[in-house]
Amino acid sequence: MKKTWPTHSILVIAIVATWIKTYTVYHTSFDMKIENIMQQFILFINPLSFLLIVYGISLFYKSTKARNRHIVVVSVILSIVLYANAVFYRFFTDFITIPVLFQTSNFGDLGSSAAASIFLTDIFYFTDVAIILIAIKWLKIGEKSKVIKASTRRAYFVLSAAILFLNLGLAEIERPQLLTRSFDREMLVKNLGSYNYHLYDIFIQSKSHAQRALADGSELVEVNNYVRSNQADPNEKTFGLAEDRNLIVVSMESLQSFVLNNDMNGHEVTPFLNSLTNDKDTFYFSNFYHQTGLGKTSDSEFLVENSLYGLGGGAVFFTHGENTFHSMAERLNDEGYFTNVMHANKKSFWNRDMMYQSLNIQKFYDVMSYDVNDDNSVNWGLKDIPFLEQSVDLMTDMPQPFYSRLITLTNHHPFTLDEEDMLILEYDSNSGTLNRYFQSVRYMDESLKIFFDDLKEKGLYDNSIIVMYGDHYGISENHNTAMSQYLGKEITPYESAKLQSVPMFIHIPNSGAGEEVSEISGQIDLRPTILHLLGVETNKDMQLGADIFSEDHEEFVINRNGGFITEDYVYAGNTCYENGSGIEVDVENCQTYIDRATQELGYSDKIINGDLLRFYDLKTGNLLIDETKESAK
Ligand code: GP9
Ligand code: MN
Repeated sequence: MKKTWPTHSILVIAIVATWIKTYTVYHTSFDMKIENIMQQFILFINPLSFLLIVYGISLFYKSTKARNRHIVVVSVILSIVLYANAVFYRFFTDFITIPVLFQTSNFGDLGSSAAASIFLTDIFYFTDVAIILIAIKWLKIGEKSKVIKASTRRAYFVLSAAILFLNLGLAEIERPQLLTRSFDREMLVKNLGSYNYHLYDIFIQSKSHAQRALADGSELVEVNNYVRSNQADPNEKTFGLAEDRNLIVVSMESLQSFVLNNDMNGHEVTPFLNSLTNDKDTFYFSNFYHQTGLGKTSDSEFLVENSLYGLGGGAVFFTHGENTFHSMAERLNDEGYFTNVMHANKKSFWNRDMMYQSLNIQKFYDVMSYDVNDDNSVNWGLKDIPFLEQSVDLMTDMPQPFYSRLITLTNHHPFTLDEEDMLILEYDSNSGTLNRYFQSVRYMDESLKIFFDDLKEKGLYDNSIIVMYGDHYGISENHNTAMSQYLGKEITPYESAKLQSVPMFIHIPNSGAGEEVSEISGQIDLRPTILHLLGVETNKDMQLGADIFSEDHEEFVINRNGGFITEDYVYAGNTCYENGSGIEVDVENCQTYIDRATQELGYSDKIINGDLLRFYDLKTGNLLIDETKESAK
C-alpha cells in the first residue's frame, strides 16, 4: 500500500517552504546589517507567526480542496509582495511603503532602470509556490475530508500568537520603542519580518490620514515656538546681495561631493565645477548635505521650496500633494517674479503637476515644452546638454525677474550614455553602476559649462544668480565594495553618512563675493539662504532651516533617517562617531542632538500630516486658531 501523509501535510509544507524562502530572500536580496546572534535569531523567526496565521486560516475551510486553494492563493500573494520588495530594494535600497504603491504613474517611467533590475532568475522568488503545487498534486493525504476540530484550531492559533509575542518581545529587547518610534524600515523588517512590517505600515499610514482630519490650528503653537526660537537673522553682508536678479536654481541629478576635486584613474571628473570651487563670484559649500528620503528628487524639491523635511515613509509629493504650503515660489510670486520649473520629463512623475499647484509655481515646463527625439535622448530622456540649451532659449522669452528651477536628468541610475558623450573612460570596479557614474558625472559637468556659456551668450548671465546643488546620492550602499576600492577605505556607517555630502554652489556673476563656505549645512537651509540673498525677509516663514550666512546658523544637519552631522559628531546606524576621526564614541555624546533631531523631524511631520499650514497666515504670521473649524472643512 502506498504511504499516506498526515492530514495537515500541505499546511506544514507551505509554512516551512515560504518561511525558508523568505529567510533566504532576506539574505540574498536585502542588505541588512546583522550585528549579533540575537538579531540573526529574530530575523530567522520573524516570518513564522505571520505565516502560521495567514496559512492557518485555511483550517476554517471544511474541504481539503478549499483549504489547498487558500494555501496556494496566499503563497502567490506573499511571493508577489516579497518579490516586489526585492525589486524595489534594487532601486531605492529600501522597502515598499503604502504611499509608494499609489505612485503608479511613476511605474511606467522607470523604463531602463526597471529593465536593468529584473532578471530571469527572479523566478526563484516563487519557489515555495512551486513546492506547494507539487505537494498538492503528488502527495497522498490520509483522512482527506476531515473537518478540523475547534479545539485543534484554538491550540494552533494560541501557538501562533505565542510565537508572535515571543518575536515582539525579543524585538523590544533588541530595539526598545521600535513600534512607537518606527526608526527606519530596515529595522522594522529585521525585527518584525517583511510581512508584519506591511501590516504595521498600513496601520501607520491610516493613522496619518486620520491625523489630518483631527488636526487643528492649536497644534501649530508648539511648532511656531520652536521655529521662532531657532530663527536666524540675515547676515548684513549677504542680505540683498543678489537683489532683483533672476534666480536660476539647478538640481544636479545624483551628484555627490566625492567626485569633486578628485580624479578617476587620472581623469578629472568635474573640471568645470572644480573651477567654480575657487571662483571669485562663487560661494562653494564644501560641507553641504542632502536630506532626502524615499522621495529622492522630489524630497529635495520639497526641502528647497518649503524648508521642511520630506516624510519618513513615501514621497510627500504624493502623500500630501494637496496640502497648503507657503513655498519659496509663493514668496517670489509676491515679489513679482515669474516662477517656474523646467524638467524634461512627464508632468505626472513624482506627482509634480499636482504638487506644483500646491506650491504656487506659475508654470511647469515639462517634456512637452522641449524638442525631444531619438538623437538627443539617452537613459531617462532628453540629454542634459540639449535640455539646458533649450531651457535657456525658453528663459529668453520669460518676463523678468524670473525664478526658474531646472532639474537635470542624464546623471541618473543606470548612468548610461551615448558613446559620443563619454568624455572619459569607465572606472574599473566590480560595480558597473559606479564605473559608469564617473563618465556620466563628467557629462553633467560639461553640460553645466555649456549652460553658463549659453546664459552669457543670451544676455541672461549678468543679471542672474545661479544656485546649484546635488539632489541626493547616486551611489547607494549596495556598491560599498566598489566605493571602498575607489576611496581606498572601508565604508563604515560613518563614511556612508559623510558620503551623503552633495555639492552646492551659489554663483553671483560679477559680485566678487565668492569663497569656500565650510559651514555644515543642508538642503533645508537653501530657502532662507536664497531668499535673504534676494533681499526677501523670512522672519515670518514657517521654516526649519536657516540662512547659512547667518551668524546664528547652527552646524547641525539632520538626515531624514534620524541620523545627523555636527561639527563634533556624526550619528549614523544608531552609533555615535567623532566627526573627523570616525572613531566610535559613547552614545551619550550624541544624545542631546538625537533628541533635537527627533523633535525637529517630528515637527516637520506634524505640519505635513496635519496639513497645519492651512492654519497659518504667512503675511501676518498669525496662527488661525479661531478659524480652525471653518478652514478644516
Ligand atoms: C524624475 C527625476 C528623477 O523626473 O527627477 O527622479 P529620482 O529618481 O532621482 O527621484
Ligand atoms: Mn534625482
